[in-house]
Amino acid sequence: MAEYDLYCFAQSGNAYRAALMLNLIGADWRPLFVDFFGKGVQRTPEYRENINEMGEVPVLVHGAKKLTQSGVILTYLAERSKKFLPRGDDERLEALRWIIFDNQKVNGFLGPYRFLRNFAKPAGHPAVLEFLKGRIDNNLAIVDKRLAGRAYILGPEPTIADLSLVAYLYYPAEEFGFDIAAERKNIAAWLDRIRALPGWAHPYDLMPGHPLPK
Ligand SMILES: N[C@@H](CCC(=O)N[C@@H](CS)C(=O)NCC(=O)O)C(=O)O
Repeated sequence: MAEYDLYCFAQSGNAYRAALMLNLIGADWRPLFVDFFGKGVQRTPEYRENINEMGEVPVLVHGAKKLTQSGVILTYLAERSKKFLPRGDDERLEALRWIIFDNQKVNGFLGPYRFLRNFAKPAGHPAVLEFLKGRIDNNLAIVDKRLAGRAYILGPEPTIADLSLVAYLYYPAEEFGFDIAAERKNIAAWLDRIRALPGWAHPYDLMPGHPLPK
């Protein structure tokens, strides 16, 4: 038995936020594989009844507590561990602001784009991909600008805002068809800084299910 169980799968950047946080704080945790692509477990009535009524991954189980939404999970783990915790009321709200922006507009577009391009059968319609790509470019530019002259999103120290925003950003460029860091030097340097934190691991090494069966 581990202290924390995390329902997740390797291709999920949404789950990666929680898995990375658990690893970086040195938590005793284990991944519980959700067969998202094969059996579509997240869509079953059992999953919605017993695990997450929203039909989503990730889900964190800690004793009698079951938490969903990566932003909630990050907040819970930061408050318990006192690591990656925004300091004071202003920083707490600032972190929340970036986590919501990320969930809706950065990784909130990047995740579906990668899914439609890479995993969906049939693949997404070109017009949909083009719309999403436009939003992604705009929003990654906002993050890149924010990181100009800052080591991390809130300032000199990494917080849960950073761990939310990296969700899909370490997956291979081939999966997107463009290189996220190549033309955004502030994002590239920030990703390197996070990669250097003790306990960092790539999503494909941290969560089960990669590679997908043919
Ligand atoms: N805002 C949520 C997003 C979770 C999410 O969309 N997870 C995907 C897997 S990467 C999922 O379970 N999708 C199922 C669905 O939307 O039906 C979070 O950050 O936890």
